[in-house]
Amino acid sequence: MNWHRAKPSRYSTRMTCAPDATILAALERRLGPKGFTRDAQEMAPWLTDWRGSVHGQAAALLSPASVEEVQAIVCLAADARVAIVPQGGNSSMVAGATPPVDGRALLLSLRRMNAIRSLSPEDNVAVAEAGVILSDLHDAAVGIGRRFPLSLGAKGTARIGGLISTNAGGTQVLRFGTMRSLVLGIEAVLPSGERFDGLSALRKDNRGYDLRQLLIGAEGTLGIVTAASLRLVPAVGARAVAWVGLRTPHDALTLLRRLEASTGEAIESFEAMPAEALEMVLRNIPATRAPLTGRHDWNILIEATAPVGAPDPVERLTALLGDAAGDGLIEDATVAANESQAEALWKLRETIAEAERVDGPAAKHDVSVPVSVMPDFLVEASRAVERQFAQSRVLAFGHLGDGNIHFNVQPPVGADGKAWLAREGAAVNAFVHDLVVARAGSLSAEHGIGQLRLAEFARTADPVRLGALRAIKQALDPLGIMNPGKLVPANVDSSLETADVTR
Ligand code: 2HG
Ligand code: ZN
Repeated sequence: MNWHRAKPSRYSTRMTCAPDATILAALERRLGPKGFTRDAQEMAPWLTDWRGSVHGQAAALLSPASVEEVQAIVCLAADARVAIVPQGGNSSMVAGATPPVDGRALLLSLRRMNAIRSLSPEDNVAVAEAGVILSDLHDAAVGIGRRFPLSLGAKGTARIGGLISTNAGGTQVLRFGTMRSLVLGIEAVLPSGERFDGLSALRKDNRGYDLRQLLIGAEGTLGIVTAASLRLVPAVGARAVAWVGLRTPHDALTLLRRLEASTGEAIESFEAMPAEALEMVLRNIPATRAPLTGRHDWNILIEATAPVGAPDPVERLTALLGDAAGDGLIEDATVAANESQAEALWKLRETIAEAERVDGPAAKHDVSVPVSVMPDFLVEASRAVERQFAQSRVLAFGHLGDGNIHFNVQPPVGADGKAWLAREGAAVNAFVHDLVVARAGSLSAEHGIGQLRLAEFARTADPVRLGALRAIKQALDPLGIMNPGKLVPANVDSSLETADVTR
């Protein structure tokens, strides 16, 4: 049965209502002054996305301190058909946590729910609330001799709930996978206001449909994640961090496979940056300096780790890179001699997004293709884009080892970036995504769909996938109150109703 055609979803962003004075008063009473505000100044930082390109409005900013308070909010909102936009650290790259422009939604910040409820070295599990900041979880795990192995540039602001809701990736996916592979259980408030108590520490649980996996990557469209039990792994004994200069992404991939063959599971990160990305960081981020003397078309940051008690990986990585240089596979390399040098190398990689934000508007993409296809894709797609869009500049960097590159396209030098993006942005997006789809890739590898990928997702997605997505949304959120206008395309124009995209 073609149920995706036969039964079109009733879900529409127009279904929701503005909260009236009675509901707002009830919320204010329930949440108190710390949990409720309509003050324009207090709300302002949370109404715009991290890049400052999408602006929304909200009827109120709610900051509940407990699951019960989240349930009370959802019950009131469901009764009155008022939309809720959950928000964590507000570091979404696709405006997934920015409310619609109509000002009818309630913005629900999880930041006050920031307790680490428990840490168990026996189970290798941490139970953390949605508002816990990623770097705080890192520190807590280290405190019990363990490690939470997901990391990314925004670790000082990104929060667990958002990382789960976007199925975040980051720089350690090569070995440990995305958030999806690290979440053992979830506690969430469903759109009905009911609490789903799924904070399991079980490694195996085969009771059919997995609500946990549905909520991961759902971008708050199926409910609000309030806490999660998260997998911990043994602490790192020692790490080796290297910076490599080489000629092509093909050589980079050959190097990765060689290192893996000789070191087993030790290689955790393999991040690629063209010379232009490094130069942009050196130009825009204070206290950074070039790690190698010459200019290299491609730069790779490699991290290898060893468990406690195992031989230090520095010697091994240095020897392997020496062999690669001897074979002409790489041009130059340096291995950090201590932790502060290692941190300095990581800073060059982790601040690329910030450096690009300083430079201004760009047509950004977060694409994946099979790892083996990525080197050719980088060469062919860069050439095709720069030919099609006169003087545009491709800045493609990221997680080469995962087949996930941020294929960003910058405006011509000296151009008015905002005007260029308004004029060319949609065409550039479609052009890049078509190249990705032609290679069986994805237009969202790790950032999600949010608002910024919604129209392209609707344009390129298989109707069977979209039909199933809408059916799930309809089943769990029949009133359409959970983060409307994100992830689930209601129709091809849905993004126009919800986003005020100015650059
Ligand atoms: C990264 O890998 C982030 O640095 C941001 O995912 C990517 O800014 C981007 O395009
Ligand atoms: Zn990334």
